[in-house]
Amino acid sequence: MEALPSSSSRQSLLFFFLIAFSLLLLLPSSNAAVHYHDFIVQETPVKKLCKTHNIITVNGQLPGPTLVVRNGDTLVVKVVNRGQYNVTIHWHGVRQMRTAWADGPEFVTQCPIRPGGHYTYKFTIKGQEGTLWWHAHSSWLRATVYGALIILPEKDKGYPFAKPDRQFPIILGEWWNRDPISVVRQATFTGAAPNVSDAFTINGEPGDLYNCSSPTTTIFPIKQGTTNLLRFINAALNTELFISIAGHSVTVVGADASYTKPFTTSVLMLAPGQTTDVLLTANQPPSRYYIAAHAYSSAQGVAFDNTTTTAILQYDCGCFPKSNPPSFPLLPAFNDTNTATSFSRKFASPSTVQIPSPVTDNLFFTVGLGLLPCQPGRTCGGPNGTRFAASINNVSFVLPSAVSILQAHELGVNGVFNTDFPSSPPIQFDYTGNVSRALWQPVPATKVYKLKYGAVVELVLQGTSIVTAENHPIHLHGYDFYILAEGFGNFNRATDTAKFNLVNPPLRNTVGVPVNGWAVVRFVADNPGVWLLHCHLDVHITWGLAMAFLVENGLGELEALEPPPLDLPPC
Ligand SMILES: *[C@@H]1O[C@H](CO)[C@@H](O)[C@H](O)[C@H]1NC(C)=O
Ligand SMILES: *[C@@H]1O[C@H](CO)[C@@H](O)[C@H](O)[C@H]1NC(C)=O
Ligand SMILES: *[C@@H]1O[C@H](CO)[C@@H](O)[C@H](O)[C@H]1NC(C)=O
Ligand SMILES: *[C@@H]1O[C@H](CO)[C@@H](O)[C@H](O)[C@H]1NC(C)=O
Ligand SMILES: *[C@@H]1O[C@H](CO)[C@@H](O)[C@H](O)[C@H]1NC(C)=O
Ligand SMILES: *[C@@H]1O[C@H](CO)[C@@H](O)[C@H](O)[C@H]1NC(C)=O
Ligand SMILES: *[C@@H]1O[C@H](CO)[C@@H](O)[C@H](O)[C@H]1NC(C)=O
Ligand SMILES: *[C@@H]1O[C@H](CO)[C@@H](O)[C@H](O)[C@H]1NC(C)=O
Ligand SMILES: [Cu+2]
Repeated sequence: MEALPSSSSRQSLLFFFLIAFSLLLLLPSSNAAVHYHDFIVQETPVKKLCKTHNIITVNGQLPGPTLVVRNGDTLVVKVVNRGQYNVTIHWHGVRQMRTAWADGPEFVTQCPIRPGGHYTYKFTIKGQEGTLWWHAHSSWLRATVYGALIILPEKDKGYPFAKPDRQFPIILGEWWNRDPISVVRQATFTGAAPNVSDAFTINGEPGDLYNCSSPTTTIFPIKQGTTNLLRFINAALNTELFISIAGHSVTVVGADASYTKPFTTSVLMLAPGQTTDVLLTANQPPSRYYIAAHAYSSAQGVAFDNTTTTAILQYDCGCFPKSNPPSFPLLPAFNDTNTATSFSRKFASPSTVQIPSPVTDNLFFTVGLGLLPCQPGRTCGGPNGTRFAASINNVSFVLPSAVSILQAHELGVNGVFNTDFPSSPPIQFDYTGNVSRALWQPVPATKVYKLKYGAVVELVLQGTSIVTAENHPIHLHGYDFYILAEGFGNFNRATDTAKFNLVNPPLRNTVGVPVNGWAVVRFVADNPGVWLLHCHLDVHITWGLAMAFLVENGLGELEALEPPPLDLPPC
């Protein structure tokens, strides 16, 4: 168990030497490796919660294959679609410097890979270490199409902490007793909120608290006295999760593939899209301990899946009966915003950072829900016969359907998108107060915000209380950003700038904008392409909580987007 689980362990020694030898020939003077993988997207019968149904998987696995690379390595992943739905794969958190064509969101950087089609994603990991992941970025397929992407330090370089004895990816998922595509299709048709899930999972397994699940509960074997690196990934579709481990506290050392200033905690909160690396020392009496997770549900009066998923941390001394019932950890209440907030405020970079400045683009985006009238002649299932919507700065994002935004930009196709996404809300109001009904209806459109190469962007993300206030995990493609501050109520430039951490703010790709609150992030637009910014609750992206930045090329080849790959899927 020293190494991470990987399909390569099944390959014969001869094959291994063959690969190693050919890599040596290919890369005589470099430490970096090229990893080739085949992802076969396919329908797979899976039994969970006493029922069997077909889901879409990669290579028949749930979660999909764990990819292990080193900082500096290149990944070449051929995706073959043998399923019945369009699919794309997004490499969540990978910066994709100059390779926006490999980012994956459908109709943003590429057209989907249709059933029977294929596309090879090729990109290099540069300057990122820790835990990322990959997932489908088409409809709700990512409910079952996801896996870990582990980035080890470069060869001959170590971690900024003692080398862990063992390490495990711990991927939290969300499960429906249905094809998730039918769940979202029904919601889109009626305009109502989609059905909540039936279970959460850890590495694909719901665990002991669900019917028919005990025999397959995920077990993590640890040895007394050792240090273990647990790489948590929240791959759940719509739910932020509290996680706790019985009897053990952990030391957080990384998040979203950046190291963090270490801190100790007994509870974690991960929003969908976020990863957190923690060290756990096996210093308790040898026994079995539950790892448990359940929802952090910040919205009031909104239905959510209130079940609890578990896995077992098991000391492998063989010195206690395997039938010992594991002890259970304390999980915060579902609505414990104080715990969620104090956890996210503990994150910082390990040392002083050079904060990008001066700011060239001061942006203020409202993020929240809304309602649209029902289509004429239809009945809708949203509040009072409406249908749910969501928006940024009152624009409810609509994906193009004939060509991706990036291809339209590259080829100069007109009429696909506009470049007039507003830099601030079209109407100023008390965002977190009792918002007038006249403001609840956003405008559906496909708009991007243009950034010059090298622009220094400061972005205030302001939650609204329209329909319901909620913590929105906002994810930016193609970039990491510094989270300068977060707070509750309306952002007030006059008083809140004093709260900015301009010394060692954390670097992440997903920020949980507090319920009825705000967060401020900063980044340099040094990666040309079209980059989606969206809520990572898929129910909200379905309703339009997204926008895209169009970052222009800079000067010369090294500041320009690479040419499109020849096998880019046709529309
Ligand atoms: C959603 O839930 C309702 C009520 O339980 C059920 O009738 C319906 O079939 C469900 N729809 C889907 C797509 O799961
Ligand atoms: C387990 O099955 C029983 C009997 O069918 C049912 O009453 C109960 O609700 C189920 N529990 C869960 C957690 O699904
Ligand atoms: C979960 O919600 C159901 C109602 O939807 C309720 O009956 C049940 O008690 C709740 N369980 C927990 C653990 O809160
Ligand atoms: C959380 O929910 C409990 C009931 O489960 C309620 O008593 C309490 O007021 C809620 N707290 C907040 C902060 O909403
Ligand atoms: C629905 O209509 C009722 C009565 O007009 C109103 O009190 C309620 O606030 C409305 N709810 C929503 C979500 O629009
Ligand atoms: C919100 O404002 C509306 C009028 O705009 C008023 O009818 C309603 O009572 C207010 N609600 C609260 C909770 O203040
Ligand atoms: C959004 O735009 C619509 C249409 O112009 C308008 O009715 C609504 O008040 C706007 N809402 C906000 C929050 O700007
Ligand atoms: C699949 O993708 C094609 C474009 O490549 C599009 O025309 C079609 O509508 C998509 N199908 C679905 C069900 O979204
Ligand atoms: Cu959201």
